[in-house]
Amino acid sequence: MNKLKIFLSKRLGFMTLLVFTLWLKTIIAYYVDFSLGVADPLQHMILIFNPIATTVILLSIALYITRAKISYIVMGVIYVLESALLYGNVLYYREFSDFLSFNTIAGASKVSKGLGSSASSLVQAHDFIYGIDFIIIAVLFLTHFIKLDSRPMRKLTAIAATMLGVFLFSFNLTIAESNRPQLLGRTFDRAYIVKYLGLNTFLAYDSIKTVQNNQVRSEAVGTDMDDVLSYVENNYAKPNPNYFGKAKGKNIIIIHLESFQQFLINDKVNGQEVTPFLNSLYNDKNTMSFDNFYHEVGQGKTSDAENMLETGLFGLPEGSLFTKLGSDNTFQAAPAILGQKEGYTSAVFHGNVGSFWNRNVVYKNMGYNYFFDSNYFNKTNDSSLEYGMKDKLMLSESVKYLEQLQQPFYAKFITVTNHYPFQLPDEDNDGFAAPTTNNSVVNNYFVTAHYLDNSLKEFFNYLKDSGIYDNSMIVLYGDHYGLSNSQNPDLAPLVGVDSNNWDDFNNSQMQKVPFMIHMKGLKGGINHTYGGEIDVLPTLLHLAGIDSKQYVQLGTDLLSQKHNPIVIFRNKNFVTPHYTVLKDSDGNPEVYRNKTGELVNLDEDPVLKQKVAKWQKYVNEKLKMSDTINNKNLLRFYTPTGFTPVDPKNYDYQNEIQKLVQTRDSLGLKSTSVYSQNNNKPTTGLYNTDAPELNGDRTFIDSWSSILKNKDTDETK
Ligand code: GP9
Ligand code: MN
Repeated sequence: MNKLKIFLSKRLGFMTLLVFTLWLKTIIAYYVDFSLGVADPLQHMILIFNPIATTVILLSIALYITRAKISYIVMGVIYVLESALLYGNVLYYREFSDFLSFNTIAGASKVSKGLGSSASSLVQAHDFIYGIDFIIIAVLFLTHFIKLDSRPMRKLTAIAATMLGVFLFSFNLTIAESNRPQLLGRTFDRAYIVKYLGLNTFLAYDSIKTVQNNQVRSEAVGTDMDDVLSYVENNYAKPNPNYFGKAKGKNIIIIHLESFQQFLINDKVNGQEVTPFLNSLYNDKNTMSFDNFYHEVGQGKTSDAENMLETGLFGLPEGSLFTKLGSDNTFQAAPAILGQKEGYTSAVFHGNVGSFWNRNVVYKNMGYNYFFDSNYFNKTNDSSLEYGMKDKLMLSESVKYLEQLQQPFYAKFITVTNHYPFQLPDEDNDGFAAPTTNNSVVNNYFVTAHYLDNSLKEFFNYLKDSGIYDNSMIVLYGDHYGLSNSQNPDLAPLVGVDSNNWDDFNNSQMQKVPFMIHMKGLKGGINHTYGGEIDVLPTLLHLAGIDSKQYVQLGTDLLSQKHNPIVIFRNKNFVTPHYTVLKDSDGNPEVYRNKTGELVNLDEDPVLKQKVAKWQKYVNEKLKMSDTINNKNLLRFYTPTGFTPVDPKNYDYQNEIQKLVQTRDSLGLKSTSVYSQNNNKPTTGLYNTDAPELNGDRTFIDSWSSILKNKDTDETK
């Protein structure tokens, strides 16, 4: 005891005590108040370790101060601020399932709006833990158990303490990056950064990013928009009169096929079709199917695909636009345009946590009315894989919300089971026999794709049986590759290529993803037009009867006579209807003939060489235009006529069920939801799924009471 007393009465000893109590409180918050999705023992270790480094670094600042009293005061202030940050995050998390960012803290009004009225209801019984340390420390001082150490500190000791913190931090970072590569580069999710590196690092990282963004933005002026507008005017392709307005007033259902590549369509393994349902849809006379459609994502993967489809602008050259700029940027996105022009209600269904890819924030800026994230689905032990709910469960549990949406609706379903590492429990496989290459990732990819296909068949059956189908345009697209270039040589024999001959051209062919527009009465067929994700928004708006002319979108309507068929990859490579142009490691163009896959010698074809240079200039210019618009947040300077800028404050995804019911009740007989049109009776009974997790129990499909109950208990616990 005496030893402890002596230790704590040294300045370093006191600092150790503070590091310890802050660590303890943080760990309690991690395990009791936050849900960080810690999966394996290593992640637990990283989590337990991560609060230490930054607290050591911060508290060591006080050690540089020679005067004892001031040094103790500074240490105390840092401790109070750290404790406040922790508890602030605990409260904020309870309300928003998210962490305090630089902007939330800086915009004090927002925070108080967020926490203000409800702050007291957010306090829970065990919260005394977050404050009891102050009483204990005060008592220790008052009883003279701890005394002030008035001896001056050696600078070297202070430096050593800081260095220790820096060393611990580098260690933490190395292990974190090895468990989750590109953690900071791609910034998938705020929760990931907290899980791996702690709250302090998250806040520091977020602050640096915000200040950098703000700097670029502050340099921008309204006249920067002039160039953009004239570019967009030249880029515009007017709608094809045969298709314009063909889907006017119809529901638009977007189905995001996770990691789904075009080569799976019509493919067979051991004589068995991999995706029989999607094949039937692909070949349906009411489906317009594109077979030269490419994904165009960068590091933001799913979020880049979403960004292109919603905004008609590219993602960023590095990282994800959703996480880097999505919190503050001004968007003129599909949900707002459709909502304002044609009265659409918009919703996203996705069985992962809402903060992944910063969706819970970005969707508000895009004007999405509803976001049903994993909170709105029933979670049981076997309902989720790494990236969220299994597709059969997510889709079947969505319809109890879907049927309540006012029509027409613009509803996006983001599937996730066909995601790397493509591991599907055996019980979810209906006996599909995977290929037997030496690469299990390649083999498993076919199994999860097959599962996704089955899930969609169930969903479509419901759409047909409920009548929603008759009144909807259904759009399906693959967001990006599932098998990366490094896996492709093992895939080669399955797509009829010798692994030894597999080259960059073959890799580029693998970037083709499905794009299908299905609607009863639509003149379909296989359309060979070259295009990509950037072209989807103008195509859909024109089908919905909205001219894209005044919006700042960089793609062109795939159905327009004036469509520009140069497909732009985010790394400046590109594909034209005849050539694929990829850069070699020195940045020189390698040009392949699409028909044969052979390499063209440009020196023997000066005319083509010139054309390639011209195309490249166009590609670079377009990407640069997109980056300028996004980085400088230029859309804040331009409001299309008749468009009202989206105010994210009007959106909130906390009480979706109450919102649905309130809207229905207040509209009364005017309610256009499927439920209301069905004489206020649910249609969920029409949903049939063989998902083994449900064990034949329909409760989760038919009733939302369990979700309401969870929410209630959350609020009162
Ligand atoms: C997670 C999911 C996956 O919510 O959308 O994103 P990805 O890893 O494909 O970018
Ligand atoms: Mn994806």
